[in-house]
Amino acid sequence: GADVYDPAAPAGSLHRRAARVLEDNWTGTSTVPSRGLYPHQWSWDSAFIAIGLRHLSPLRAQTELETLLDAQWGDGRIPHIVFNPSVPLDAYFPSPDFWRSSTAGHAAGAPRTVQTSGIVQPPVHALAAWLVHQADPGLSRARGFLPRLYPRLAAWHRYLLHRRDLGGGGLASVVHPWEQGMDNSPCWDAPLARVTPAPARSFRRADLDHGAPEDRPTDLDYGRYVCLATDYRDGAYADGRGDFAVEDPAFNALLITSEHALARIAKELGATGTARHARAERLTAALVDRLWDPVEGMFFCRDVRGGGLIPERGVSGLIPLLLPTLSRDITDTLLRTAGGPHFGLGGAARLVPSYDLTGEAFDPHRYWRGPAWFNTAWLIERGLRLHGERGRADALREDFLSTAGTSGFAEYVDPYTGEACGSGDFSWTAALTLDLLH
Ligand code: 9WN
Repeated sequence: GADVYDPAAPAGSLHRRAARVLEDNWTGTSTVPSRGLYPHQWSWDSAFIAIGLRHLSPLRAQTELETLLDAQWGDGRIPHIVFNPSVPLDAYFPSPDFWRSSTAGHAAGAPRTVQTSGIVQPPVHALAAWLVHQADPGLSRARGFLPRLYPRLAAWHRYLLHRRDLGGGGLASVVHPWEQGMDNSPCWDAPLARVTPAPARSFRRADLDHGAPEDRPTDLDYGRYVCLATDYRDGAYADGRGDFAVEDPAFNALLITSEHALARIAKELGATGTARHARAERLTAALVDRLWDPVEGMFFCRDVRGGGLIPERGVSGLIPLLLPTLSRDITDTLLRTAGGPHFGLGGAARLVPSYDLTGEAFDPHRYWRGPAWFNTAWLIERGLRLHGERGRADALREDFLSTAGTSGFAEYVDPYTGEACGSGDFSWTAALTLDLLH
C-alpha cells in the first residue's frame, strides 16, 4: 500500500520484503503474527511489531498499541490475545468460547465489547510505546499518544507488580507457560509435571492444521495448558490460587526494561521519572537476588509452588543482559555463558538457541526446546549494544538479517542450519528486521 511505499528501498531488498510481510499481515487496526497459524492479535507480538512498524508508518505503529490497550481489563491486565470477531471460531484454539472473557472475566474487569484471552504475555509494551514515540515525536504529541497510553501502561505494571507477586519477593510470576511466551520450554517441564492434563479428545488443536506436529508442543503439553487455563477461568481469573506460578528471568527483565521506559515517558510528560527508575533498579536487585545462579553463570526460573530454581538453561536466562544496572561482573559472566557450549553465540549456533545445545531435552526443531527465535536475538543484540559489546552486537545483527532473509521471515529456525521452521512471513521477524536495518 501507499502507506509503506519507500522509494529509497530497492525492489526485492530485505527492507521491501519485510515491509510487504507487515502489509499483508495488517488487518486495518492491528497485525496478525501470521496469516494461517495465528489469525488474531497477540500481546507481545504487537509490541515487537510496533517497534518495526514505526519505521514504515508511525501512525500504524501507534494504532497497533492502541488497539491492544483498548482490550485492557479493569484490573490492569493486558490480555495475551485480542480476538478478531470475523475469524471463524475453529481457526485457532483456544477460541473465545473457551476463555469466555466477558462473563468469566467480569469480576476482573474484562471488556464487554471485545473478546480476549484471560492470561497475559511479557510486558514489552512500555518499551514499544517509547520507541514508537521517538520515531515521530511530532505526530505522537499531536495525537496525544503518550498521555493516553501512560495511565494504561502504569496500570498494567501495577497489576503485574501487585497481583502477580506470588512469590512475595517483588518479582512478577507467570501462571501459565503461554504467559511467558516460550510455551514448551524445558524450563516448564518440572512445574508442569504436577498438572493433570485434560484428555486429548476433550479439545481440538487447530495449530496442527498449519504446523508440523514435530515442530509444535506435544498433545500432553496441550492437555496441561488446557487444564491450567480452565482452572484459571473457572476461578474467575482471580490471582494467587493456581498450581503453576513461576518467576521467569525474561518476563521480569522485560518488565524492568519497560519500567525504565515508563520513567522516560513520565519525563516526557513533565514528571521526573525518578521514582520509576528507582523502582526498576530495586527490581533488578530482586531479580539478581532471586534468580541469579553464580555457579552456573546465568539466571534461572524459580518454581514458586515447588520451591527453588529450575536448573534448565533457557534463553530466557540470558535476557537480563538488557538491564542497564546489572553489575559488570554479572554482565561478563552472562557473556561468557552465552558464548560457551550451551548457547554457542557467535560460534556453533545461528542467532541464539532457545535452549541449551547440550541439554537433555534439546530438540533443534521443536518450538521453544532448541530452535532460535528472532525476538530473543533482537533483545540480546540490544543488550550487547547497551553494555558496549559492539563487535558481538554487529555479528549478531548480521546473522539476524541474513537468516531472516534466507528463511523467508520464519517464525523460528534450526539453530545449527538456519533452516526455516514453523510459519513463514512471521510478523515480528519482519518487524525486527526493519528495526535492525534502521
Ligand atoms: C500461544 C503468537 C504466539 C507467540 C508465542 C508463541 C506462540 C501461541 C501458540 O505464538 O504461542 O500463545 O498457539 O502456540 O509461543 O510466543 O506470542 O506468535
